[in-house]
Amino acid sequence: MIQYKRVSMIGLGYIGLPTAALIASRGCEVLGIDVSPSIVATLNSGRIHIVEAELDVLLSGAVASGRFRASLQPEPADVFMVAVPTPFKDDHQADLSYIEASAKSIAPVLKKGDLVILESTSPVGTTEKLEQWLRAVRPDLSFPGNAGENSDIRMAYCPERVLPGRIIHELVTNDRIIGGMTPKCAEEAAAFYRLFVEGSCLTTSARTAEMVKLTENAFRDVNIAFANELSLICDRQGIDVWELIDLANCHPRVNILQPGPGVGGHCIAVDPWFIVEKTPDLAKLIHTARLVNDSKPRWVIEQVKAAAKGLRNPKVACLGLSFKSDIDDLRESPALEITAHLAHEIDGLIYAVEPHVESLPPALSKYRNIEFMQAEVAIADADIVLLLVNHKLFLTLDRTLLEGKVVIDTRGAWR
Ligand code: SAJ
Repeated sequence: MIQYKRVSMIGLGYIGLPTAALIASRGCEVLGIDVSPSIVATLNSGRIHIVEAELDVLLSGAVASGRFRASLQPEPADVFMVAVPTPFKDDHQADLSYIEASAKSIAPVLKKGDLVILESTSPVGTTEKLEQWLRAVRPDLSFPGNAGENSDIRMAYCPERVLPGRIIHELVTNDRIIGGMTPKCAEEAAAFYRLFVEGSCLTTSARTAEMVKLTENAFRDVNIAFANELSLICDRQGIDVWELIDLANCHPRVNILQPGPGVGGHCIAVDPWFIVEKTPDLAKLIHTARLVNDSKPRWVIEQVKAAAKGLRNPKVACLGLSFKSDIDDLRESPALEITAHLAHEIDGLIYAVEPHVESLPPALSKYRNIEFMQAEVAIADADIVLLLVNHKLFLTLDRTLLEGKVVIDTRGAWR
């Protein structure tokens, strides 16, 4: 902890806060910066504003020892890390305004010798943009873009790759890709990460590191799209897609993922667009995969509507609302989208079941024909049972409950 005594984390969300707390636990003096006064107050009192395993103990310890403090205002530090959101806009272009605002806030306190690291998932070239925003405010300092290896400020891009629920563990054990604006920048950033990362710290250029993160999630998106497309092809031809995939996966070099009601979450459904944004004429497969996965919810809705045709006041039990199994995260969830559309398009009752949340989420509460229910009660009263998320709880349900019902299993969980 000699060289990097003071570390500043800009953005205290799902990635920034656990990272900041971990670094503080390794002996650095960490200042967390956030635009929300209530987040700053909560953290300074030793409590946390997000749910994540082990984080509460880590943060309260860091606050008690005086190694972590939160503030609305940046202060001088040796390392500045930026972990703010990069959502996309309606036209699927990345919204970099949070990174730009972070740059403007830290620029006044930068000094010669500082290291600036971007962690937010971003289109290729964003670290260079961050540099330009900093340079515009601080023409008195030199940067890698205008001074190369002799720059006053070192800059690098290092994407996070952790899974919610295991963030603290994966922050320590996962390998990290560290992209420097110059080789020396990469080496300095890697030396910093090695203070708290036990996995390998692999160095490359900033542009490559930006693209690595997008590639990982686009790889998964394209492969899920392949499975989703197969599910449509098999349905038309009377073939069970899950049996098909099991059999094809017996081949030693085939590993097909699972079809589902669509792709959700804040990463896989978003990041491939950042590749399409920069190279629309080339990213044809990646773009098509996005469209295939985004069109799957509509296909499921049409299946339910076809099953409901001819039934008077049909009752549809929608099992699961989260974007994947055994979590409470509803962001970009295809299950939520399908349930909302069914309420709008079906003249009947929709029973929404989600064991990981306490009540009907706001996105559904405006529909008067949706009721929030327990799984067994919903199934018992439904004409159509639609399985949207393969939560463990649904896999162990008494299957005799399904007798006499129309069952639409989007996950192949009840085969
Ligand atoms: N899904 C399928 N079929 C499958 C696998 C997933 O339909 O065979 C669906 C899920 O139901 C869900 C969506 O895809 O709706 C995404 O789920 P996921 O488990 O694939 O990914 P995330 O979004 O929870 O986390 C990913 C991870 N990236 C990769 O696995 C390449 C994680 O390591 C990243 O940190 C995270 O994105 C991120 O933040 O980028």
